[in-house]
Amino acid sequence: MFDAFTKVVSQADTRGEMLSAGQIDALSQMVAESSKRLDAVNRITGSASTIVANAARALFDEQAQLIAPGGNAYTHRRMAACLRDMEIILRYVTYAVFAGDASVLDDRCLNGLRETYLALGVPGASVAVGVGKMKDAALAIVNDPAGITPGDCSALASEIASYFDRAAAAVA
Ligand code: PEB
Repeated sequence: MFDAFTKVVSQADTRGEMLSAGQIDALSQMVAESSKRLDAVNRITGSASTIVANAARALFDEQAQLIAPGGNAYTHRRMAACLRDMEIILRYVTYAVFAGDASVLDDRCLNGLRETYLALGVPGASVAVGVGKMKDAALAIVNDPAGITPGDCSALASEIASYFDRAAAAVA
């Protein structure tokens, strides 16, 4: 598991090189802008259960077959498993945003998830739709200008979007 710093260290070590000026600049920029990152994580974390519940509700509105008899989210047990999966994925996305690196998401959540879903008969494409809905909700919360010092969060927002996209692509 890497963060933005240990990733750069590991890459430099693989080449047996000192850290480059460009790498140091990029990381010092990340430190300078770290309040944006921490605010984003804090906001997503604070709204996690709302993000999950709304995304699941919207998914089941669009794909009602999932909750009909025989559907993969039919019965309370499967519904609970589904909500839990979405919460797990969102949790690992917040870790990746915090760390500034996708490796925690890849290694501890997405690795083997497609195969797990195939074996269980869980429709991965539907999970990907649910993850996309969580992405939209999370970005709306991150970009909400209320109660926060205004600033340019576009780079951070696209980084956050990339972690959701990565999760969706891993199961679709
Ligand atoms: C992944 N999900 C399920 C299981 C596992 C995961 C390992 C089987 C064991 C269990 O039921 O608990 N666990 C989950 C995860 C990590 C992990 C992400 C990462 C660290 O450890 N069903 C739907 C929707 C979708 C869904 C499309 C969006 O119709 C999910 C939610 N996952 C779903 C369901 C089950 C499941 C299990 C319904 C239960 C399947 C079954 O038992 O029939």
